[in-house]
Amino acid sequence: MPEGAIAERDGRIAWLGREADLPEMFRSLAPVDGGGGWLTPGLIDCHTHLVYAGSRAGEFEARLNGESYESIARRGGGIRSTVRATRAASEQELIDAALPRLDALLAEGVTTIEIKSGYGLDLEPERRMLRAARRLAAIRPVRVVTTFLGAHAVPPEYEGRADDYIEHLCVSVLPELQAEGLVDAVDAFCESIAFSPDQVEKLFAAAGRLQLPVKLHAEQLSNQEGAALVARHQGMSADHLEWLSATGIEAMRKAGAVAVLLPGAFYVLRETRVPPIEALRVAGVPMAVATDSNPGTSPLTSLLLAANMASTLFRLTPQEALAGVTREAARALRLPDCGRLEVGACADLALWRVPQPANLVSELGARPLVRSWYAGRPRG
Ligand code: DI6
Ligand code: FE
Repeated sequence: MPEGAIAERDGRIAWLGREADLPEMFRSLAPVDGGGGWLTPGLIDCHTHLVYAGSRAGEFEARLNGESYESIARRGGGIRSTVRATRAASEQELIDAALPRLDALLAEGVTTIEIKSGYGLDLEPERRMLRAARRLAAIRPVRVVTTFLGAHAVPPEYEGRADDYIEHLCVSVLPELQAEGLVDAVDAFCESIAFSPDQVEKLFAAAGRLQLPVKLHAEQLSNQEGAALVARHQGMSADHLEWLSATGIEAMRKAGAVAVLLPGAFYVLRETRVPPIEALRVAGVPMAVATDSNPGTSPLTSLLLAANMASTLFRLTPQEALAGVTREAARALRLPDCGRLEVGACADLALWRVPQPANLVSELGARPLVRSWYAGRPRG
């Protein structure tokens, strides 16, 4: 809205409309001049693996030389190599490693971020990851929600015994971490190189008993009907979805699950099969966009670049891509007070120097953020 004004009180949007209509009670407050920029909700990155140790640049080279992600995973690299580095790191080292990545996202106006565990793969290191993730919200002005991704890969101690590992997660690790208040949701990697739908089903049942909502890495490399599995458990979102089927779309539509698109991983793995965007659009399934920031398949710390890729590679409109990193990302995380400019919503705001909002999506590396606010307070 041109000539718009917005008022904040107690971390929430108290009023918004045309500046000329600003009620007298808000005029006395210290005003900030937007300088003709565009104001949006703070951005929301609803799928990240931001906390981890080590680097996988060597794997990047192996893939350039033609080796596949699956082949690297099968020979003990991939996720497992990050597991080794993460298990060896202290909570403080995990925080120190994650901070530059978090700062890159904050410098682009991100005010809420989801962070998954999943590189610890046992009680103690998974707890350390989740604690590090939660600590980040005390160190920086950002809202962090945490997801338990113990079912990311089978750890070496359980080699060939994936069912036993899932049992261990369900009976011991997840209930313990939930009791410690470290878990907001439960995720899993449903794939031929990871966990089967039956194994995920058991984990989701355990999550349900603990009243934790679920989401899933689904149909990234093959169709396992993971989206329908999420839908059966009234899950928050199904993420990736390159191999999503018509049945999956219908199940997601009925359950109101969000489709989280992760074009960074698609790009890095040089995938060629695009998620069925038009079918999702026609079905009215909400589409969010996230970085999937992780050391292997998406070493990406720019949510605006993810939005650009969602448009360039997946053909989302700029409006859909922007909704995907605000309103729909909030929906994916079930944060109804975030991602919207409305009275009563969180005053998480980003001010941009762009001629129109579409420039946020169309430009690469433009650094258009002027300033941002978290719960009404200016940041940095
Ligand atoms: N899918 C992904 O994109 C990440 N995890 C997953 O299940 C990749 C994680 C990694 O390679 O470290
Ligand atoms: Fe992921």
